Amino acid sequence: MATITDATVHVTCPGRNYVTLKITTSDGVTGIGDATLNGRELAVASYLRDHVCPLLIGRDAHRIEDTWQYLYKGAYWRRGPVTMTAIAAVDVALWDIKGKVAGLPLYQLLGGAARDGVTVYGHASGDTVPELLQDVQRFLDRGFRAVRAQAAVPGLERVYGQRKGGGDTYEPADGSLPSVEDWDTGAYLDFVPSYMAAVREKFGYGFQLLHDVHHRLTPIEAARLGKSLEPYRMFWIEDATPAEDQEAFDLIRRHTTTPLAVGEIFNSVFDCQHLITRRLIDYVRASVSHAGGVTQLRKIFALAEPYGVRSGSHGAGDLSPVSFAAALHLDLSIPNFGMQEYMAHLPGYEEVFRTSWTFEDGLMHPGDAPGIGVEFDEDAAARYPYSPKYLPVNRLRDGSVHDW
Ligand code: GCO
Ligand code: MG
Repeated sequence: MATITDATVHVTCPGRNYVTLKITTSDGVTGIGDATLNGRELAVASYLRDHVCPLLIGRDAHRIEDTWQYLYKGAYWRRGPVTMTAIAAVDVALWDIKGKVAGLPLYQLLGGAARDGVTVYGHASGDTVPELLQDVQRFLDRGFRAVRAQAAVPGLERVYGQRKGGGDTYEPADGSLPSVEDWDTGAYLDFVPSYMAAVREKFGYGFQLLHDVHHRLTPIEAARLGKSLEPYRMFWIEDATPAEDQEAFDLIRRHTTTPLAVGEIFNSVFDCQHLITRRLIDYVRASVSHAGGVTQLRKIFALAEPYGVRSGSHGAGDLSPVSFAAALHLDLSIPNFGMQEYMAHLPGYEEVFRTSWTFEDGLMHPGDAPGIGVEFDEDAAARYPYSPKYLPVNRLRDGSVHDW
């Protein structure tokens, strides 16, 4: 039996903050897990350091399900992003160890590849419609089969989804206090169909088109958006309404055939039980790192399968390369894979995280290195200390706080 002899937490900021848990066994095998919760990183670091790491020492490193249940049920206080991100980090580190001991990549432990590769979508954006079209072109030229389109809304200064500068990463977190963005639902609803029309007119229908609403609409507004986008055959609209209100999707569903995706803020199977079993959504977007690790996320996808709901895991740049790689392993192995978000990471992350995934012709593959396939360089990590960064807040034109 290999027991856990060490568990350490590393907070590092190669461009943005990532929290990494490293577990070592009595056989000298190490595994890593992602414990990053954007803007609340130190809360998870403390949950792990102060309350979880001491419990791990001496446990059998191979009893992954038992450890998951022990941490979930044993805390008495269940669910919530901090708790579930911490449990996810332990879970992924233990899967990494199991893969390394077996000499197999994680996807082989999960049943093997169910497809050749994982379809990912890139993030096109623009301050104007011509700029957006240029950016869509850039992704299509690189072989992407799916692209998310977000354009700035005329009259609003800063809107979610606008990438500043080059590269691929949309990076909203900055500064030691949250910045303020502005919002006007009417202006947005009038504008979005016009730029989706422009995208389809220029590039046709031979690729998948996606859009993120980022929780900003009421159910009836979301219904109107879905209806107005039907001619452009969206792959999905994401987070149309605040995700904690599962009943809202019932109303949206009654009005539109535009597919609905939700789930990046979910951390438990109970956050999507109603949505899945009532067939109110088409894609569940929960992530490895915020929804309790590989162990729970694969149960969520297994629940979704008989209801015709497919996966669409969150893959923003604030999820570290460790949980992104773990997501690719799950995506490759499950029967009801839908789409994987790929925002990429800020340049410089490779110094700290060495990955073995590949991208070719619009498909990603996690690679065949044993375990998760990501190496963590502690010395490099130590060169980039934690630096406070927060997501923006959103205000309406009259100054009211709105969902960001
Ligand atoms: C997405 C997300 C991100 C989130 C971010 C919050 O679809 O990728 O909406 O942009 O805002 O992950 O930390
Ligand atoms: Mg989103």
